[in-house]
Amino acid sequence: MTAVTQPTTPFTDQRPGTSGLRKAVRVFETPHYLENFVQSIFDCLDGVAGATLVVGGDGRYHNRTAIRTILKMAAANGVARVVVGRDGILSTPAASCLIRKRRTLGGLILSASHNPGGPDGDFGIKYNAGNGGPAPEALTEAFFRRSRAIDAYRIVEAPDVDLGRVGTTDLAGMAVEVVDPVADYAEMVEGLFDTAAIRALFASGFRMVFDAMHAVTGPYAVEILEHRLGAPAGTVINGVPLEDFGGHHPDPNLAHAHDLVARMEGPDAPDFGAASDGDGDRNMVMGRGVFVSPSDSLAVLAANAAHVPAFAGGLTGVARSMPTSRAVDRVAQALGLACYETPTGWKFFGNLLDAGRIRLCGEESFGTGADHVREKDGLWAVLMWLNVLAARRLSVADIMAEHWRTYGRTYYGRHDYEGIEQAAADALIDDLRGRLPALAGQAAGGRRIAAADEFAYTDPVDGSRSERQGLRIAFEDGARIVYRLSGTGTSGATLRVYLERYEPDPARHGLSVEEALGDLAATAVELAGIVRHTGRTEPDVRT
Ligand code: VG1
Ligand code: CO
Repeated sequence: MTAVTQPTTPFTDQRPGTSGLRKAVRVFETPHYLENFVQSIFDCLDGVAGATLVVGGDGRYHNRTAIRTILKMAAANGVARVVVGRDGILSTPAASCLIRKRRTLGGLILSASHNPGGPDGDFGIKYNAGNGGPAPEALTEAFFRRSRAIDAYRIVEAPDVDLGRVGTTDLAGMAVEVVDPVADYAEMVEGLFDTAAIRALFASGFRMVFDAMHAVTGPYAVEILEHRLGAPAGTVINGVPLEDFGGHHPDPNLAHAHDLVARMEGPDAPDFGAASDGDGDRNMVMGRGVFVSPSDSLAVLAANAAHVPAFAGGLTGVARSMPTSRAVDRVAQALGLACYETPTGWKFFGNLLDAGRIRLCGEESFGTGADHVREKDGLWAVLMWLNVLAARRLSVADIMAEHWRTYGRTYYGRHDYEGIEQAAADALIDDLRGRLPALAGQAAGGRRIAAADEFAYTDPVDGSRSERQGLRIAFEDGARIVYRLSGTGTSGATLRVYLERYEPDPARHGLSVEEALGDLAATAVELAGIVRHTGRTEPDVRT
Protein backbone atom coordinates (compact mmCIF):
# COMPACT_ATOMS: atom_id res chain seq x y z
CA MET A 1 0.00 0.00 0.00
CA THR A 2 1.25 3.43 -0.87
CA ALA A 3 1.26 6.70 0.93
CA VAL A 4 0.55 9.58 -1.41
CA THR A 5 1.35 13.22 -0.96
CA GLN A 6 -1.72 15.13 -2.02
CA PRO A 7 -1.28 18.78 -2.99
CA THR A 8 -3.73 21.17 -1.34
CA THR A 9 -4.33 24.88 -1.12
CA PRO A 10 -4.51 26.26 2.41
CA PHE A 11 -7.76 27.39 4.01
CA THR A 12 -7.99 30.71 5.78
CA ASP A 13 -10.83 29.92 8.20
CA GLN A 14 -9.39 27.14 10.33
CA ARG A 15 -8.76 29.03 13.55
CA PRO A 16 -9.96 26.83 16.43
CA GLY A 17 -12.57 28.48 18.68
CA THR A 18 -13.52 27.85 22.31
CA SER A 19 -13.53 24.12 21.69
CA GLY A 20 -11.65 23.25 18.50
CA LEU A 21 -12.53 23.77 14.85
CA ARG A 22 -16.31 23.82 14.46
CA LYS A 23 -18.04 24.37 11.12
CA ALA A 24 -21.09 23.29 9.16
CA VAL A 25 -20.90 19.71 7.85
CA ARG A 26 -21.06 21.23 4.35
CA VAL A 27 -17.81 23.07 5.01
CA PHE A 28 -16.12 19.91 6.31
CA GLU A 29 -17.24 18.18 3.10
CA THR A 30 -15.30 20.68 0.99
CA PRO A 31 -12.51 18.72 -0.74
CA HIS A 32 -9.29 18.64 1.36
CA TYR A 33 -10.86 20.70 4.19
CA LEU A 34 -10.63 18.09 6.93
CA GLU A 35 -7.36 16.76 5.53
CA ASN A 36 -5.83 20.22 5.57
CA PHE A 37 -6.57 20.70 9.25
CA VAL A 38 -5.56 17.20 10.30
CA GLN A 39 -2.22 17.48 8.49
CA SER A 40 -1.69 20.87 10.13
CA ILE A 41 -2.14 19.21 13.51
CA PHE A 42 0.28 16.39 12.65
CA ASP A 43 2.82 18.90 11.34
CA CYS A 44 2.78 20.83 14.65
CA LEU A 45 3.11 17.85 17.01
CA ASP A 46 6.40 16.41 18.15
CA GLY A 47 6.79 12.67 17.84
CA VAL A 48 3.90 11.72 15.56
CA ALA A 49 5.98 9.00 13.92
CA GLY A 50 5.73 5.91 16.09
CA ALA A 51 3.09 7.45 18.36
CA THR A 52 -0.21 6.11 19.64
CA LEU A 53 -3.30 8.29 19.23
CA VAL A 54 -6.90 8.00 20.42
CA VAL A 55 -9.62 8.80 17.86
CA GLY A 56 -13.38 8.93 18.36
CA GLY A 57 -16.41 11.13 18.21
CA ASP A 58 -19.97 11.70 19.27
CA GLY A 59 -21.45 9.65 16.43
CA ARG A 60 -23.01 12.53 14.57
CA TYR A 61 -23.34 12.62 10.79
CA HIS A 62 -19.89 12.64 9.09
CA ASN A 63 -18.23 10.99 12.13
CA ARG A 64 -17.33 7.72 10.39
CA THR A 65 -16.31 9.36 7.12
CA ALA A 66 -13.99 11.69 8.98
CA ILE A 67 -12.50 8.88 11.05
CA ARG A 68 -11.74 6.78 7.95
CA THR A 69 -9.84 9.72 6.48
CA ILE A 70 -8.01 10.44 9.74
CA LEU A 71 -6.92 6.79 10.05
CA LYS A 72 -5.45 6.78 6.54
CA MET A 73 -3.68 10.05 7.20
CA ALA A 74 -2.34 8.82 10.54
CA ALA A 75 -0.90 5.75 8.80
CA ALA A 76 0.73 7.91 6.12
CA ASN A 77 2.24 10.14 8.81
CA GLY A 78 3.88 7.18 10.52
CA VAL A 79 1.60 6.82 13.54
CA ALA A 80 2.16 3.36 15.05
CA ARG A 81 -1.25 2.72 16.62
CA VAL A 82 -4.66 4.34 16.80
CA VAL A 83 -7.09 3.39 19.55
CA VAL A 84 -10.59 4.02 18.25
CA GLY A 85 -14.00 3.49 19.84
CA ARG A 86 -16.21 0.85 18.23
CA ASP A 87 -18.28 2.40 15.43
CA GLY A 88 -16.13 5.51 15.88
CA ILE A 89 -17.90 6.34 19.15
CA LEU A 90 -16.18 7.96 22.14
CA SER A 91 -17.73 10.57 24.40
CA THR A 92 -15.42 13.50 25.03
CA PRO A 93 -14.70 12.48 28.66
CA ALA A 94 -14.22 8.83 27.58
CA ALA A 95 -11.67 9.95 24.99
CA SER A 96 -9.88 11.95 27.68
CA CYS A 97 -9.93 8.89 29.94
CA LEU A 98 -8.41 6.67 27.22
CA ILE A 99 -5.66 9.16 26.34
CA ARG A 100 -4.61 9.22 30.00
CA LYS A 101 -4.98 5.53 30.68
CA ARG A 102 -3.06 4.47 27.59
CA ARG A 103 -0.56 7.34 27.93
CA THR A 104 -0.91 8.23 24.26
CA LEU A 105 0.63 11.22 22.54
CA GLY A 106 -2.88 12.67 22.38
CA GLY A 107 -6.14 12.21 20.57
CA LEU A 108 -8.52 13.60 17.98
CA ILE A 109 -12.11 14.13 19.11
CA LEU A 110 -14.81 14.62 16.49
CA SER A 111 -17.75 16.58 17.78
CA ALA A 112 -19.66 19.81 17.58
CA SER A 113 -20.95 19.22 21.10
CA HIS A 114 -24.47 20.58 21.57
CA ASN A 115 -24.76 22.01 18.04
CA PRO A 116 -27.34 20.23 15.86
CA GLY A 117 -26.13 17.29 13.75
CA GLY A 118 -27.05 15.86 10.35
CA PRO A 119 -26.10 16.83 6.79
CA ASP A 120 -27.29 20.39 7.43
CA GLY A 121 -25.91 20.48 10.96
CA ASP A 122 -22.45 21.06 12.35
CA PHE A 123 -19.26 19.06 12.73
CA GLY A 124 -16.07 19.67 14.64
CA ILE A 125 -12.62 18.39 15.42
CA LYS A 126 -10.22 19.11 18.22
CA TYR A 127 -6.87 17.84 19.37
CA ASN A 128 -6.39 16.79 22.98
CA ALA A 129 -2.89 16.53 24.37
CA GLY A 130 -1.24 13.77 26.37
CA ASN A 131 -2.82 14.95 29.63
CA GLY A 132 -6.22 14.24 28.04
CA GLY A 133 -7.18 17.90 27.87
CA PRO A 134 -7.89 20.30 25.00
CA ALA A 135 -4.73 21.64 23.38
CA PRO A 136 -3.55 24.89 24.95
CA GLU A 137 -3.91 28.13 23.01
CA ALA A 138 -0.27 28.23 21.88
CA LEU A 139 -0.77 24.87 20.14
CA THR A 140 -4.17 25.70 18.58
CA GLU A 141 -2.66 28.93 17.24
CA ALA A 142 0.19 26.90 15.75
CA PHE A 143 -2.35 24.59 14.03
CA PHE A 144 -4.07 27.66 12.62
CA ARG A 145 -0.85 29.22 11.31
CA ARG A 146 0.13 25.93 9.70
CA SER A 147 -3.32 25.52 8.10
CA ARG A 148 -2.74 28.75 6.20
CA ALA A 149 0.66 27.79 4.87
CA ILE A 150 0.36 24.07 4.21
CA ASP A 151 0.52 22.87 0.60
CA ALA A 152 0.20 19.09 0.86
CA TYR A 153 -1.06 16.31 3.10
CA ARG A 154 -0.18 12.63 3.31
CA ILE A 155 -2.68 9.80 3.07
CA VAL A 156 -2.47 6.09 2.27
CA GLU A 157 -4.57 4.41 -0.38
CA ALA A 158 -6.02 1.42 1.44
CA PRO A 159 -9.35 -0.29 2.05
CA ASP A 160 -11.38 1.00 5.02
CA VAL A 161 -10.97 -0.74 8.37
CA ASP A 162 -14.07 -2.35 9.91
CA LEU A 163 -14.82 -0.13 12.91
CA GLY A 164 -17.74 -2.29 14.03
CA ARG A 165 -15.68 -5.08 15.61
CA VAL A 166 -13.51 -4.88 18.69
CA GLY A 167 -9.96 -6.03 17.89
CA THR A 168 -6.77 -4.94 16.18
CA THR A 169 -6.25 -4.77 12.42
CA ASP A 170 -3.46 -3.50 10.23
CA LEU A 171 -3.79 -0.41 8.08
CA ALA A 172 -0.72 0.09 5.91
CA GLY A 173 1.59 -0.85 8.76
CA MET A 174 -0.35 1.02 11.46
CA ALA A 175 -2.31 -0.89 14.11
CA VAL A 176 -5.97 0.11 14.38
CA GLU A 177 -7.24 -1.06 17.75
CA VAL A 178 -11.03 -0.90 18.00
CA VAL A 179 -12.12 -0.83 21.65
CA ASP A 180 -15.40 -0.93 23.54
CA PRO A 181 -16.12 2.80 23.94
CA VAL A 182 -17.74 2.39 27.37
CA ALA A 183 -15.61 -0.17 29.27
CA ASP A 184 -12.58 1.90 30.34
CA TYR A 185 -14.70 4.91 31.26
CA ALA A 186 -17.18 2.83 33.26
CA GLU A 187 -14.36 1.17 35.16
CA MET A 188 -12.78 4.54 35.94
CA VAL A 189 -15.92 6.19 37.31
CA GLU A 190 -16.82 3.16 39.40
CA GLY A 191 -13.58 3.71 41.27
CA LEU A 192 -14.45 7.31 42.16
CA PHE A 193 -17.79 6.97 43.90
CA ASP A 194 -19.50 5.20 46.77
CA THR A 195 -21.23 2.77 44.45
CA ALA A 196 -22.66 0.70 47.32
CA ALA A 197 -24.46 3.79 48.66
CA ILE A 198 -25.78 4.66 45.20
CA ARG A 199 -26.98 1.09 44.65
CA ALA A 200 -28.71 1.21 48.06
CA LEU A 201 -30.34 4.49 47.10
CA PHE A 202 -31.86 2.97 43.95
CA ALA A 203 -32.85 -0.16 45.90
CA SER A 204 -34.74 2.06 48.35
CA GLY A 205 -37.09 3.17 45.57
CA PHE A 206 -35.34 6.40 44.58
CA ARG A 207 -36.17 7.15 40.96
CA MET A 208 -34.38 9.18 38.34
CA VAL A 209 -34.62 10.00 34.65
CA PHE A 210 -31.51 10.49 32.53
CA ASP A 211 -32.16 12.10 29.14
CA ALA A 212 -29.35 11.16 26.76
CA MET A 213 -30.98 13.30 24.05
CA HIS A 214 -30.17 10.68 21.36
CA ALA A 215 -26.53 11.69 21.74
CA VAL A 216 -23.39 9.85 22.72
CA THR A 217 -24.06 9.26 26.45
CA GLY A 218 -26.90 6.78 25.91
CA PRO A 219 -24.73 3.62 25.99
CA TYR A 220 -22.61 5.00 28.84
CA ALA A 221 -25.63 5.88 30.97
CA VAL A 222 -27.38 2.53 30.36
CA GLU A 223 -24.26 0.58 31.30
CA ILE A 224 -23.36 2.63 34.37
CA LEU A 225 -26.73 3.64 35.80
CA GLU A 226 -28.90 0.67 34.85
CA HIS A 227 -26.44 -2.23 34.63
CA ARG A 228 -23.83 -1.38 37.24
CA LEU A 229 -25.71 0.78 39.76
CA GLY A 230 -29.08 -0.95 39.63
CA ALA A 231 -31.28 1.90 38.40
CA PRO A 232 -34.46 0.41 36.94
CA ALA A 233 -34.55 -0.28 33.19
CA GLY A 234 -36.04 2.76 31.47
CA THR A 235 -34.19 5.23 33.70
CA VAL A 236 -32.30 6.33 30.59
CA ILE A 237 -34.53 7.92 27.95
CA ASN A 238 -33.63 8.84 24.35
CA GLY A 239 -30.69 6.47 24.88
CA VAL A 240 -29.98 5.47 21.29
CA PRO A 241 -27.39 7.73 19.63
CA LEU A 242 -28.65 9.06 16.29
CA GLU A 243 -26.64 10.81 13.58
CA ASP A 244 -28.93 13.84 13.76
CA PHE A 245 -29.87 13.51 17.46
CA GLY A 246 -33.46 12.95 16.36
CA GLY A 247 -33.51 16.42 14.80
CA HIS A 248 -33.06 18.16 18.17
CA HIS A 249 -30.35 20.30 19.75
CA PRO A 250 -28.54 17.89 22.08
CA ASP A 251 -28.16 20.78 24.51
CA PRO A 252 -29.03 20.01 28.12
CA ASN A 253 -30.84 23.11 29.31
CA LEU A 254 -34.42 24.07 30.11
CA ALA A 255 -35.03 25.20 26.53
CA HIS A 256 -33.88 22.03 24.76
CA ALA A 257 -34.28 19.09 27.17
CA HIS A 258 -38.07 19.15 26.84
CA ASP A 259 -38.68 15.44 27.47
CA LEU A 260 -36.83 15.63 30.75
CA VAL A 261 -38.44 18.89 31.84
CA ALA A 262 -41.89 17.46 31.04
CA ARG A 263 -41.15 14.41 33.19
CA MET A 264 -39.78 16.48 36.08
CA GLU A 265 -42.79 18.78 36.05
CA GLY A 266 -45.35 16.00 35.49
CA PRO A 267 -47.64 14.47 38.11
CA ASP A 268 -45.42 11.46 38.78
CA ALA A 269 -42.08 13.24 38.74
CA PRO A 270 -39.04 11.18 39.78
CA ASP A 271 -36.67 12.30 42.55
CA PHE A 272 -33.87 13.32 40.25
CA GLY A 273 -33.48 14.27 36.60
CA ALA A 274 -30.40 14.76 34.46
CA ALA A 275 -29.40 15.26 30.85
CA SER A 276 -26.19 15.37 28.84
CA ASP A 277 -25.16 16.90 25.51
CA GLY A 278 -24.02 15.70 22.09
CA ASP A 279 -20.53 14.62 23.15
CA GLY A 280 -21.28 13.83 26.78
CA ASP A 281 -19.30 16.55 28.51
CA ARG A 282 -22.18 18.76 29.67
CA ASN A 283 -24.80 18.04 32.30
CA MET A 284 -28.05 19.44 33.59
CA VAL A 285 -29.45 18.32 36.95
CA MET A 286 -32.92 18.82 38.34
CA GLY A 287 -34.89 17.74 41.37
CA ARG A 288 -38.63 17.43 41.65
CA GLY A 289 -39.78 21.00 41.09
CA VAL A 290 -36.25 22.48 41.11
CA PHE A 291 -33.75 23.27 38.44
CA VAL A 292 -30.15 23.47 39.67
CA SER A 293 -28.22 26.18 37.84
CA PRO A 294 -24.79 24.92 36.72
CA SER A 295 -23.06 27.59 38.78
CA ASP A 296 -24.97 26.45 41.87
CA SER A 297 -24.28 22.82 41.02
CA LEU A 298 -20.53 23.50 41.12
CA ALA A 299 -20.91 25.23 44.49
CA VAL A 300 -23.03 22.42 45.96
CA LEU A 301 -20.61 19.74 44.77
CA ALA A 302 -17.69 21.67 46.25
CA ALA A 303 -19.53 22.01 49.57
CA ASN A 304 -20.43 18.30 49.65
CA ALA A 305 -17.31 16.77 48.13
CA ALA A 306 -16.29 15.17 51.41
CA HIS A 307 -19.09 12.60 50.92
CA VAL A 308 -17.42 11.34 47.75
CA PRO A 309 -14.57 8.81 48.09
CA ALA A 310 -12.51 10.39 45.28
CA PHE A 311 -12.30 13.56 47.35
CA ALA A 312 -11.65 11.96 50.71
CA GLY A 313 -8.22 13.59 50.62
CA GLY A 314 -9.74 17.09 50.30
CA LEU A 315 -10.21 19.44 47.38
CA THR A 316 -7.05 21.65 47.46
CA GLY A 317 -8.72 24.23 45.24
CA VAL A 318 -11.55 24.90 42.81
CA ALA A 319 -11.89 26.93 39.62
CA ARG A 320 -14.65 28.42 37.55
CA SER A 321 -14.73 30.21 34.23
CA MET A 322 -15.06 33.96 34.57
CA PRO A 323 -18.74 34.24 33.53
CA THR A 324 -19.73 31.44 35.93
CA SER A 325 -21.42 32.80 39.05
CA ARG A 326 -19.39 33.40 42.17
CA ALA A 327 -21.45 30.93 44.24
CA VAL A 328 -18.47 28.55 44.38
CA ASP A 329 -16.18 31.36 45.56
CA ARG A 330 -18.22 31.59 48.77
CA VAL A 331 -17.85 27.88 49.41
CA ALA A 332 -14.12 28.05 48.71
CA GLN A 333 -13.73 30.92 51.13
CA ALA A 334 -15.67 29.10 53.87
CA LEU A 335 -13.68 25.90 53.39
CA GLY A 336 -10.31 27.61 53.00
CA LEU A 337 -9.80 26.43 49.40
CA ALA A 338 -7.93 28.21 46.65
CA CYS A 339 -10.32 29.54 44.01
CA TYR A 340 -9.29 30.41 40.42
CA GLU A 341 -11.11 32.38 37.75
CA THR A 342 -10.23 31.31 34.19
CA PRO A 343 -11.34 32.32 30.69
CA THR A 344 -14.23 30.44 29.10
CA GLY A 345 -13.36 26.97 27.75
CA TRP A 346 -12.04 23.83 29.40
CA LYS A 347 -8.46 24.16 28.14
CA PHE A 348 -7.71 26.73 30.85
CA PHE A 349 -8.41 24.28 33.68
CA GLY A 350 -5.84 21.76 32.46
CA ASN A 351 -2.71 23.34 33.91
CA LEU A 352 -4.40 23.93 37.28
CA LEU A 353 -5.55 20.30 37.42
CA ASP A 354 -2.16 18.96 36.27
CA ALA A 355 -0.41 21.01 38.94
CA GLY A 356 -2.79 19.77 41.63
CA ARG A 357 -3.86 23.33 42.44
CA ILE A 358 -7.52 22.44 41.91
CA ARG A 359 -9.49 19.21 41.94
CA LEU A 360 -12.95 20.46 40.92
CA CYS A 361 -14.00 23.02 38.32
CA GLY A 362 -16.91 24.16 36.23
CA GLU A 363 -18.59 26.55 33.86
CA GLU A 364 -22.00 28.19 33.79
CA SER A 365 -22.66 26.49 30.44
CA PHE A 366 -23.59 23.16 32.06
CA GLY A 367 -20.01 21.94 32.39
CA THR A 368 -18.60 20.41 35.57
CA GLY A 369 -15.54 18.27 36.03
CA ALA A 370 -12.64 17.18 38.18
CA ASP A 371 -9.14 15.76 38.09
CA HIS A 372 -10.16 12.24 36.96
CA VAL A 373 -9.96 13.40 33.31
CA ARG A 374 -9.12 16.70 31.61
CA GLU A 375 -12.53 17.45 30.11
CA LYS A 376 -15.82 18.40 31.63
CA ASP A 377 -17.78 15.25 32.25
CA GLY A 378 -21.58 15.08 32.13
CA LEU A 379 -22.17 11.61 33.49
CA TRP A 380 -19.53 12.07 36.18
CA ALA A 381 -21.39 15.18 37.42
CA VAL A 382 -24.61 13.18 37.58
CA LEU A 383 -22.83 10.47 39.57
CA MET A 384 -21.41 13.13 41.92
CA TRP A 385 -24.95 14.27 42.59
CA LEU A 386 -26.16 10.71 43.07
CA ASN A 387 -23.35 10.06 45.54
CA VAL A 388 -24.22 13.19 47.51
CA LEU A 389 -27.95 12.35 47.47
CA ALA A 390 -27.18 8.79 48.58
CA ALA A 391 -24.94 9.96 51.42
CA ARG A 392 -27.23 12.71 52.65
CA ARG A 393 -30.66 11.22 51.93
CA LEU A 394 -32.08 14.67 51.30
CA SER A 395 -34.10 15.79 48.29
CA VAL A 396 -32.46 18.03 45.71
CA ALA A 397 -34.78 20.85 46.85
CA ASP A 398 -33.67 20.42 50.47
CA ILE A 399 -30.00 20.39 49.50
CA MET A 400 -30.44 23.62 47.55
CA ALA A 401 -32.38 25.33 50.36
CA GLU A 402 -29.73 24.32 52.87
CA HIS A 403 -26.96 25.52 50.59
CA TRP A 404 -28.56 28.93 50.11
CA ARG A 405 -29.21 29.29 53.86
CA THR A 406 -25.55 28.61 54.54
CA TYR A 407 -23.90 30.60 51.76
CA GLY A 408 -26.62 32.91 50.43
CA ARG A 409 -28.21 32.51 47.01
CA THR A 410 -26.66 33.76 43.77
CA TYR A 411 -29.39 34.27 41.19
CA TYR A 412 -27.99 33.64 37.75
CA GLY A 413 -29.05 33.88 34.12
CA ARG A 414 -27.52 33.99 30.66
CA HIS A 415 -29.15 35.70 27.69
CA ASP A 416 -27.94 34.78 24.21
CA TYR A 417 -28.48 36.83 21.08
CA GLU A 418 -27.78 34.42 18.25
CA GLY A 419 -26.99 34.87 14.57
CA ILE A 420 -26.29 38.58 14.76
CA GLU A 421 -24.07 40.13 12.15
CA GLN A 422 -20.40 39.79 13.06
CA ALA A 423 -19.76 43.47 12.34
CA ALA A 424 -22.62 44.56 14.61
CA ALA A 425 -21.42 42.26 17.40
CA ASP A 426 -17.86 43.54 17.11
CA ALA A 427 -19.09 47.14 17.09
CA LEU A 428 -21.11 46.55 20.26
CA ILE A 429 -18.13 45.09 22.09
CA ASP A 430 -15.70 47.76 20.80
CA ASP A 431 -18.09 50.52 21.78
CA LEU A 432 -18.59 49.18 25.30
CA ARG A 433 -14.87 48.45 25.68
CA GLY A 434 -14.16 52.10 24.91
CA ARG A 435 -16.65 53.27 27.52
CA LEU A 436 -15.56 50.89 30.30
CA PRO A 437 -13.02 53.20 31.98
CA ALA A 438 -15.65 55.90 32.45
CA LEU A 439 -18.27 53.58 33.97
CA ALA A 440 -16.88 53.09 37.48
CA GLY A 441 -18.75 55.23 39.97
CA GLN A 442 -21.69 55.85 37.66
CA ALA A 443 -25.27 54.88 38.46
CA ALA A 444 -27.09 52.44 36.18
CA GLY A 445 -30.65 51.17 36.68
CA GLY A 446 -30.70 52.10 40.37
CA ARG A 447 -27.31 50.53 41.13
CA ARG A 448 -23.87 52.03 41.36
CA ILE A 449 -21.08 50.55 39.24
CA ALA A 450 -18.11 49.59 41.41
CA ALA A 451 -15.73 48.48 38.65
CA ALA A 452 -15.71 47.81 34.93
CA ASP A 453 -12.93 46.02 33.05
CA GLU A 454 -12.00 43.55 30.35
CA PHE A 455 -10.97 40.16 31.66
CA ALA A 456 -7.47 38.92 30.82
CA TYR A 457 -5.81 35.86 32.28
CA THR A 458 -2.27 34.96 33.17
CA ASP A 459 -1.95 31.23 33.65
CA PRO A 460 -0.47 30.81 37.14
CA VAL A 461 1.34 27.62 36.11
CA ASP A 462 3.01 28.49 32.80
CA GLY A 463 2.62 32.26 32.74
CA SER A 464 0.86 32.31 29.34
CA ARG A 465 -1.41 35.26 28.77
CA SER A 466 -4.94 35.34 27.26
CA GLU A 467 -6.39 38.77 26.48
CA ARG A 468 -9.89 39.98 25.69
CA GLN A 469 -11.85 37.32 27.52
CA GLY A 470 -15.04 39.26 28.24
CA LEU A 471 -16.25 42.63 29.53
CA ARG A 472 -17.25 42.75 33.20
CA ILE A 473 -19.32 45.27 35.08
CA ALA A 474 -19.48 44.84 38.84
CA PHE A 475 -21.99 46.74 40.98
CA GLU A 476 -21.61 47.88 44.55
CA ASP A 477 -24.44 45.60 45.74
CA GLY A 478 -22.58 42.52 44.44
CA ALA A 479 -24.52 42.19 41.19
CA ARG A 480 -22.53 41.61 37.99
CA ILE A 481 -23.02 41.75 34.24
CA VAL A 482 -20.61 40.08 31.79
CA TYR A 483 -20.61 40.37 27.99
CA ARG A 484 -18.69 38.19 25.57
CA LEU A 485 -18.95 36.78 22.07
CA SER A 486 -19.25 33.03 21.58
CA GLY A 487 -16.34 31.10 20.12
CA THR A 488 -18.33 28.00 19.17
CA GLY A 489 -20.94 29.29 16.72
CA THR A 490 -20.87 28.43 13.04
CA SER A 491 -22.94 31.22 11.50
CA GLY A 492 -22.89 34.90 12.41
CA ALA A 493 -22.02 35.95 15.94
CA THR A 494 -23.61 35.12 19.28
CA LEU A 495 -23.59 37.71 22.04
CA ARG A 496 -23.77 36.22 25.51
CA VAL A 497 -24.90 38.38 28.41
CA TYR A 498 -24.37 36.87 31.85
CA LEU A 499 -26.30 38.22 34.84
CA GLU A 500 -25.92 37.51 38.52
CA ARG A 501 -27.09 38.95 41.79
CA TYR A 502 -26.27 37.86 45.32
CA GLU A 503 -29.06 37.52 47.87
CA PRO A 504 -28.03 36.73 51.44
CA ASP A 505 -31.55 36.96 52.94
CA PRO A 506 -33.22 33.50 53.16
CA ALA A 507 -36.62 35.22 53.10
CA ARG A 508 -35.78 36.23 49.52
CA HIS A 509 -34.48 32.89 48.26
CA GLY A 510 -37.78 31.87 46.68
CA LEU A 511 -37.86 34.38 43.83
CA SER A 512 -38.04 33.25 40.23
CA VAL A 513 -34.92 34.05 38.19
CA GLU A 514 -36.98 36.51 36.15
CA GLU A 515 -38.12 38.32 39.29
CA ALA A 516 -34.63 38.35 40.71
CA LEU A 517 -32.81 39.47 37.56
CA GLY A 518 -35.38 41.44 35.57
CA ASP A 519 -34.03 44.89 36.43
CA LEU A 520 -30.42 43.80 35.92
CA ALA A 521 -31.29 42.41 32.48
CA ALA A 522 -32.79 45.76 31.51
CA THR A 523 -29.64 47.51 32.74
CA ALA A 524 -27.51 45.13 30.67
CA VAL A 525 -29.45 45.94 27.50
CA GLU A 526 -29.18 49.64 28.22
CA LEU A 527 -25.48 49.74 29.13
CA ALA A 528 -24.31 47.92 26.00
CA GLY A 529 -26.82 49.49 23.62
CA ILE A 530 -27.97 46.05 22.51
CA VAL A 531 -31.07 47.29 20.70
CA ARG A 532 -29.16 50.07 18.97
CA HIS A 533 -26.34 47.80 17.82
CA THR A 534 -28.25 44.65 16.92
CA GLY A 535 -31.86 45.68 16.38
CA ARG A 536 -32.83 42.89 18.78
CA THR A 537 -35.31 43.59 21.56
CA GLU A 538 -35.29 40.08 23.06
CA PRO A 539 -32.61 37.41 23.51
CA ASP A 540 -33.08 34.17 21.55
CA VAL A 541 -32.24 31.90 24.47
CA ARG A 542 -32.38 32.41 28.23
CA THR A 543 -30.64 29.80 30.37
C1 VG1 B 1 -19.49 27.53 24.96
C2 VG1 B 1 -19.61 27.73 26.45
C3 VG1 B 1 -18.29 27.40 27.12
C4 VG1 B 1 -17.87 25.97 26.76
C5 VG1 B 1 -17.85 25.83 25.26
C6 VG1 B 1 -17.54 24.41 24.83
O1 VG1 B 1 -18.50 28.39 24.44
O2 VG1 B 1 -20.00 29.05 26.74
O3 VG1 B 1 -18.43 27.56 28.51
O4 VG1 B 1 -16.61 25.68 27.28
O5 VG1 B 1 -19.11 26.19 24.70
O6 VG1 B 1 -18.46 23.50 25.35
P1 VG1 B 1 -18.84 29.80 23.74
O7 VG1 B 1 -17.54 30.33 23.27
O8 VG1 B 1 -19.83 29.49 22.64
O9 VG1 B 1 -19.48 30.63 24.80
V1 VG1 B 1 -18.74 22.04 24.51
O10 VG1 B 1 -19.92 21.11 25.36
O11 VG1 B 1 -19.09 22.67 23.09
O12 VG1 B 1 -17.22 21.37 24.55
CO1 CO C 1 -20.14 19.23 24.76
